[in-house]
Amino acid sequence: MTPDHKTKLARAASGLMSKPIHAILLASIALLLTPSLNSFVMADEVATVPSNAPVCDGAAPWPTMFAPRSAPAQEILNITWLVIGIVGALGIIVMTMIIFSIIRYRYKEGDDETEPAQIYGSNPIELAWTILPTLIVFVLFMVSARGIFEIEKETPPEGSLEVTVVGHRWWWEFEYPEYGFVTANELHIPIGDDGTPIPTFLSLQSADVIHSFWVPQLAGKTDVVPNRDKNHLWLQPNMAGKYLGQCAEYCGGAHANMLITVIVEPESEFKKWVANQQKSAAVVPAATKGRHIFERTACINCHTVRGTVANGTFAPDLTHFMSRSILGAGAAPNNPKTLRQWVFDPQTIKPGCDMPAMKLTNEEIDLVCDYLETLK
Ligand code: HEC
Ligand SMILES: [Cu+2]
Repeated sequence: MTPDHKTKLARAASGLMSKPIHAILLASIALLLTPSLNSFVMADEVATVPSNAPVCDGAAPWPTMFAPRSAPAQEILNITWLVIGIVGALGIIVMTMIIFSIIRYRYKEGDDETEPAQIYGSNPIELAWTILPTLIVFVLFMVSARGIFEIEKETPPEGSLEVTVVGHRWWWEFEYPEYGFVTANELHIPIGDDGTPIPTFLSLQSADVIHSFWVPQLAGKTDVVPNRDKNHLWLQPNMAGKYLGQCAEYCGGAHANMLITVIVEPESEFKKWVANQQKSAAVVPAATKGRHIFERTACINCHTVRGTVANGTFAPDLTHFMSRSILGAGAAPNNPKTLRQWVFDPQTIKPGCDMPAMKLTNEEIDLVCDYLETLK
């Protein structure tokens, strides 16, 4: 490389970096092209689904708004594509013009260094760049407003199943008023046996702080606000399956382990599930010892098991605990091993959660777990 080349290069480089906009442009291009950084972002995204947590089946590998399976979620995605399309096209036009100008009009050897002719005021151009963006913003506004009105129903759509959702630190309570029972962490909702969508209307309430209910494949994100029982959510799934969501508003220590599982099942199966949930807890003579320990321990102040003396409402209803496939709002799968660990010390599975280690002996833990496993 001759010294001449070197100065040319240096000048080109300093010319490119001379204005902040150039520096920002170059930095953005560099960021886009950095593969290690891209893979870092991707890996992080995937890692937000804990490996021990429930996963969406078939419907999508992880919760994503880009695979909607419910009318409101589809509506949101349609608007998203429209917005991405319009702003993306604008972005490409503007970027192309900027890059073109940078390259075409940068300082060249032999340029005279006087300012080019300055043009002040052109009515047609100024009208165009006032009216066009106004129109674009207007279209985006109208489309979004229509979408919001369509999704944010104040009254349940006809034929809806109504469920009251109560957010707790750090689990979800689901109350089915028309069927008269309460359950936790797994929300079961129906779809027609032939696949026709059935609407579900959720009333969102909080027992403590602000949470946010978000199952990306089924509906938009909606806050769950204490002392404001006005927020609603409408789901209308069109495919059976297990859908995963997550509390989407930081609510304290165990927030990351406050998952939402929605099980969309054919109406006939849903009816069977309801019939089972409506029953009082099973009484299995073989588990009497464990039941007595449970009933003599503080467990009953926090938990309800319908048909027994346990009537606490601070913690998840355990009447049909074994009908759930997860423990602690998705912190772990529900199996004999994890359950034993949970009763031994929940903090080892869900750090920061509101159930203390109950300091039972090993034998007591075994008996209590035997009892819990009868609560089908
Ligand atoms: C101080 C109140 C309190 C006491 C006492 C208590 N628990 Fe809990 N328990 C909780 C809370 C709160 C949760 C929910 C934790 C979470 O997911 O964040 C829970 C969750 C559970 C779960 C998991 C439920 C689910 O669906 O995920 C089981 C099982 C359980 N407790 C069993 C017991 C047993 C057995 C005892 C007595 C030995 C007991 N608990 C005593 C508060 C309590
Ligand atoms: Cu939260």
